[in-house]
Amino acid sequence: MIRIWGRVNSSNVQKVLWAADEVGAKYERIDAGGAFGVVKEPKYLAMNPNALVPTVEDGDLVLWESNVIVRYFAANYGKGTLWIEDPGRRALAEKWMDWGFTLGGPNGPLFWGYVRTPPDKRDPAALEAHRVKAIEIWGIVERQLQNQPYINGKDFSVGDIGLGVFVHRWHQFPIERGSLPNLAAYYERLKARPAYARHVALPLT
Ligand SMILES: N[C@@H](CCC(=O)N[C@@H](CS)C(=O)NCC(=O)O)C(=O)O
Repeated sequence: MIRIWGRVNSSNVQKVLWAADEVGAKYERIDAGGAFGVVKEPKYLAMNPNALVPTVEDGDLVLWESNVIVRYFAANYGKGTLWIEDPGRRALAEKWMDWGFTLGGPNGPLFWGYVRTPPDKRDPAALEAHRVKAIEIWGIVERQLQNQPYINGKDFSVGDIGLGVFVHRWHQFPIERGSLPNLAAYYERLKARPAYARHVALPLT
């Protein structure tokens, strides 16, 4: 049985839970991080010296770094679903997953600003700068989705898992999002996936 450590409102934990469900891997999840603490306990630090979530145990194997865990789930449990045999084609999908952290650049501060900061403590100028930067970066996704349903082509891939967590958050912020119709349609497509609906498309906390 796989054990996934991490609170469900963490984007990096959500990626791992989403990937596990996409490949049909069975797991138990243990709350850790944020208000749950746990991550600074010696037993946890022995698994993950970063004191961050997620951490995954699969038998004797202990992993951290969400994208590495998604890759591992794809490789070990995702034959016929997330795993792509051809190394070049696989790298193209993984490229988009890792690029998700570029999206995280402006989306992280927007999330903290609008979700975890009371209105009177927000920095409107900084939030506006992040909004403008985010729209610029989302433009790359918008163009990539011009003629294809998923970020790496016609098939759902780990690339979509890297981006999908930010797609949901972006559509919840109380901001002007500009005109990104391909992105909006992509969000609807992702929401139709049960694992995304279960782990990602949730109220922001
Ligand atoms: N690069 C790491 C980042 C992990 C990370 O920053 N996790 C955050 C939550 S998204 C965390 O553990 N924050 C502290 C906490 O929850 O206690 C990954 O992708 O797994």
